[in-house]
Amino acid sequence: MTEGPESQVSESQIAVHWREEEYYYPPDKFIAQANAADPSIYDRFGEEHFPDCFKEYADLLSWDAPWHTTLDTSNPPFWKWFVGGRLNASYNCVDRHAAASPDKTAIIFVPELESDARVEISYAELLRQVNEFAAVLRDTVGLKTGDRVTLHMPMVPELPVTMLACARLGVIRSQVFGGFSGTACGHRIADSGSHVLITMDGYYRGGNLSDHKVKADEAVAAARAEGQEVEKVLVWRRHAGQYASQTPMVEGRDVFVDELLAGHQGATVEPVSMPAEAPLFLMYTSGTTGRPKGCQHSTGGYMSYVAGTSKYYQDIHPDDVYWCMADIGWITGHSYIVYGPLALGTTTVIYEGVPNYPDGGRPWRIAEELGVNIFHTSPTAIRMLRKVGPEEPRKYNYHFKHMTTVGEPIEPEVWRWYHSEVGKGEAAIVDTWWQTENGGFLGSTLPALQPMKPGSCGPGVLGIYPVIYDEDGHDVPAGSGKAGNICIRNPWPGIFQTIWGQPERFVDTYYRKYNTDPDSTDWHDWPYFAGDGAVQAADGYFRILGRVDDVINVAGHRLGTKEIESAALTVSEVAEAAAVPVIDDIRGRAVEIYVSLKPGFEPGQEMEPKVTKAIETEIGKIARPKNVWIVPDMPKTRSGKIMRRVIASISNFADVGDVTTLANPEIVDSIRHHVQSMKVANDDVPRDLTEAEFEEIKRFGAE
Ligand code: 6R9
Repeated sequence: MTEGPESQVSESQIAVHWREEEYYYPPDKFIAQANAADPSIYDRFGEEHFPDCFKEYADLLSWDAPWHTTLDTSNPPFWKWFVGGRLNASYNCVDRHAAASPDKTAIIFVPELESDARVEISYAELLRQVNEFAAVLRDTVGLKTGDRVTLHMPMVPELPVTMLACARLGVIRSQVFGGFSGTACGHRIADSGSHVLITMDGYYRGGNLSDHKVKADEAVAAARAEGQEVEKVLVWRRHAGQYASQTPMVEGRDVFVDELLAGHQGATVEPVSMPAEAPLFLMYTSGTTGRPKGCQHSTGGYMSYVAGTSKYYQDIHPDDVYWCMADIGWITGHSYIVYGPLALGTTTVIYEGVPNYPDGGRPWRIAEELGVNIFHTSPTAIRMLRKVGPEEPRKYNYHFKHMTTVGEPIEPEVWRWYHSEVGKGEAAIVDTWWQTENGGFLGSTLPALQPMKPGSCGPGVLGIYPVIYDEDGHDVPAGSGKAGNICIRNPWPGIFQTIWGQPERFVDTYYRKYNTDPDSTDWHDWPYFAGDGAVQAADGYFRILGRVDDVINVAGHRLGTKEIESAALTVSEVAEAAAVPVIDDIRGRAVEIYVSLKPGFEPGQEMEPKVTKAIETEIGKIARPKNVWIVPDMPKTRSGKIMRRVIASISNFADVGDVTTLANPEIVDSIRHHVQSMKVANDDVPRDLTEAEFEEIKRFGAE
């Protein structure tokens, strides 16, 4: 087989072919009120002022004791921020605002059903709820500082109440995305060593009240299989006095939270003064190999970083009505629904359901009704809302001063719809690039000071010095037109502290690649490897090309190919499995999985649903493959490695490149014929790939 012309396109050619987009400038009205409108801010955060520049962020918080060392680099790359300082995250998000403006609305909860009334929770009321639940956790459940507890909860106000109650006690919580399966939750319970699971009986999604508590039983069983016993399951109820689940409450283990709260009415719990370096929470995310990693975030550094970036990049003022339509089960929701907005004492909106329920006008109705003026969402949601209701935003009278996009690259065309239709041309937009590991934004424009460029996140944010390295550690300069690995040269307060229980994996995954001297205690020798490909234009703006590891970004959610493949391998007939991305117009990428069966098993009708079910059980519906292809064998190298790039090319109708060196080149044509003819028959042919997408597919799974 000969190489197609496309397969010879290099990364640098792609970058050159990328059309430079025009700048868009923020409206004067926005600039006039912006928190960061004076260019002197660049000087304050200039590299010569590192690390002390971050005092400006830390000063947004109330500290019980001041820090003596801003950045301790003595044990690299385990950086310590604000050492000696003490504070409590719940005090900072609740008590101080409840004291200053008790009646101010902290949280507006919008239930998914439009017939259900919204719930407004003032700071004084939030303080009461957090105190009472903290009393339950401490006095009835027996949790103490340093214990881990797993939360598997939907988008309801009880979730921030639970998070803040844990923070009040210095209990480390791990929030598992509500859409993950019970089994996935159980793995995370076991990894974190939690003895307590906090969940809810059910919640609304797409108009239906789902049974969520059933997942708790699966989670407890999955954790037990790994030797971790869950002693207590605390169940919040979506509707007072009712029970949305089919599964019985287990005697001695399961308790309704409202029944526990009844014994703690009016209780107050003194916030525990925590060292800045104490872990605040764990957030699991997917990586190249093995099980998800529990990213451990600090109290002082993390809180400072989210407060500072919320102020300057989200432009949050106390009087704003801020709505981030992400899920609190992901880092975006953690940092920019709960901690950042509440630390700044603003009003944060929590919406329970899906954006298009019951129709594509829902978000804009919510915005109009609540007077939302800052809106934050993902490209997947924008693409979906644009598809289901391109004219919908015009029908509603709301005015966003500021909008965010996060989680995946956004196509310039989609960006422009967001700007002109959703933003009505009145809003400044920030495209924020960052990761679960980072606590807060890494790349973005400062909304009043730097113009927007569709498809590019912008330069490094204040106090972050990104660099692009090639594989050998040489700088790839701005404007060179070449792509490489984006790294951050310096530590910052929001960076995670370690992978829970796996410090070597932390060093190996994020720092080993570009560290020049393992004995050095100089941070300059420890660039952080983000795992994303990027290209930097002459103006210093970065365009993020996507993951360089085996992670598929589905609708902004990171799914490890290995996790999906291991789930497929739980089906007893399956011998081998390979997961690959396909370009998807709404979700950015979707997953397809190729499966070969053990000898003696014939591919029957039942295999595809079986594999899909296994993936849903092990991970959750978000990982559900678009297609399961049963193949007689996988294309392999002579050393037996599955060539994921070859099957990814087949799924995407891209040129498979040179396959002559494979151990079984003849299999490629047979798989291609089978898969592509089925896709044509099912009207499932992906659109033509852009060059960048083509390159991504061609690179996929490469060592
Ligand atoms: C916050 C969050 C991280 C990965 C990241 C990158 C992709 C995030 C992006 C973006 C292009 C942006 N990503 N923001 N790609 N433009 N503005 O999403 O965290 O779930 O850990 O995902 O998402 O590939 O490495 P997380």
